[in-house]
Amino acid sequence: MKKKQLMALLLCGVMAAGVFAGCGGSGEGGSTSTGGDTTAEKYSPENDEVDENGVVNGKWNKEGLPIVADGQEVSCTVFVDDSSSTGEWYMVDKLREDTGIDFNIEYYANEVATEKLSLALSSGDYPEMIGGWLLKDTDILKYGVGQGMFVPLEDYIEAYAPNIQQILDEVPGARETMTAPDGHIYTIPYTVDAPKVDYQISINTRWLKNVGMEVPTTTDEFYEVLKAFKEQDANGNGDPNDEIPLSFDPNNKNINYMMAWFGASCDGNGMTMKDGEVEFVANTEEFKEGVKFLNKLYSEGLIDQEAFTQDSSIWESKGGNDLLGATMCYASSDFMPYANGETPDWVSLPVLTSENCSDPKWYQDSEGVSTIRTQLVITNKTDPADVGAIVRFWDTVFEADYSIQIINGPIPEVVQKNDNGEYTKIDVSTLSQEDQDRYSWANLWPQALPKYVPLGFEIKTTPEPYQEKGEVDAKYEGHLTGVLPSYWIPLEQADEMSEVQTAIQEYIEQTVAQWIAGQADIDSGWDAYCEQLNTLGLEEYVQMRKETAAEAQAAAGESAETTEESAETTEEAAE
Ligand SMILES: [Ca+2]
Repeated sequence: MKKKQLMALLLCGVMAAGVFAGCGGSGEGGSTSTGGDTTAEKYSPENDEVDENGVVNGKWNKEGLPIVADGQEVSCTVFVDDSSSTGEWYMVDKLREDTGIDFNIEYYANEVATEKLSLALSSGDYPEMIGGWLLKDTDILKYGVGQGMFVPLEDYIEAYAPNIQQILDEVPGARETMTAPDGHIYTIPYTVDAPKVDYQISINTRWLKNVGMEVPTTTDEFYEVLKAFKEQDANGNGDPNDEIPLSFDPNNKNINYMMAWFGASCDGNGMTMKDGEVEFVANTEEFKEGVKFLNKLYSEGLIDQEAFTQDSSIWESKGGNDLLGATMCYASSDFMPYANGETPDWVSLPVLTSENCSDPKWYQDSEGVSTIRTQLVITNKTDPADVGAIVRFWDTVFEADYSIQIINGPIPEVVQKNDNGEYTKIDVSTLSQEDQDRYSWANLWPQALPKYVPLGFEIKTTPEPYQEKGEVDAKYEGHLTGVLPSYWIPLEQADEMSEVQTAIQEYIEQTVAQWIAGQADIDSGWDAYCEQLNTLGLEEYVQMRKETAAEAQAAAGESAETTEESAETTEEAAE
């Protein structure tokens, strides 16, 4: 379940970034952008003094472990939301020991933490670090860019944190995502591998075999397959009437993704990339055709009649009872109770073509990696002489061996490092109950704090949880929309636009569900729907998304140029 939990957290973070984005630097005058610059003077690695032994400020080592120099002390506290019931994290203890930094964690459940943090920030009584799912883009802008309460980290990262620097330099989109509108980086990145295709329709190949059909490639073929699933005893249990041809993961129905087959795949807000541009497509003829197709499937009993009402346990019990022929999902192991070593007989449905669309593009969730920018700040409560040491602590967290242990469990107790450089994770159910608890996901590391899954890194796990997920990205290559660019909503628009965004999303979701389930007629309701979207503020919203996307792209270009320039300057200086 680990991967799935990571993904859930990740989605939560991405949504938060989208909804609450803000920007202090876009107003006139720039009075809001002085805070960060003042702090930048006080907090700079240029102020650090390194002696002949590589000890910085007489306290900590510039390289290697431990970080804290002999006889010295560096302590810090991070305020974080976490659901740990014990407050004990195996890898936190290990990092404390290995780095020598007295790293303390003040943790609360999310709702409590959110309230406490807001009090702490307004009263000025906050710790050296704030982490987890608590900060929003608007906080980075208000307290970082605006008030200088957060320390700009990019120079410290360059000076002391090669692993983090590598993420910024090499992970696609990372530097652009992390850089605030004033050009500073205020947070430690949280970067994880993510599939390009988060959700797709998966189809039951055993059922296909039973009805003598192939994996469909067009909407017409898909319709025929679903009909065969319904009309025949596709699961072979003797009852020809218990098959559910098509269903959806109740928490991730992603109906709008399926509009790909008609040329209008989009996210819940109707937004997508089309021919390289940010576009709203949930009011197009293509989108309408897609809804009509799904309505046809529903009206003929080919879509799960509980599709819009069921919860996860019902969906999973349908999978467990072999009642599902195809479904929207992350992977079939989410609803199929596979035994150890069992190979799924599910594959992803290709991106279907239709009469309306010969070159369909599925909504693309990521470039294969996601970076979250609101996960950890170092505040101006930190002794300037210690900031580099704390940045080094985070860089240690991102070392491959530590990352692997933080996510999977300790070496050698849970993960074996093999001679050929591969890592193998043991079947943890073979451990004692005490060790299973000690090395469980929640007791390794506060999961809300940054961690890093080294790119391209694979760990062999038994049993392998998402076996058939690997084929999806490859199959969909060339049939994806491209990823919507990250953006900062201008601060002065943040409240209004996050409301508009929510309203549009809810309205589309409700209306489309009614149309598909036949509770309302799409042809007679279409014009009113388009009009209501405009009333909700669609035009301003789309304009904001297009402008911020253009700004982000321009900023990305600038930051790439700056990096090149500074590289040239360094080269010249070297000569
Ligand atoms: Ca049957």
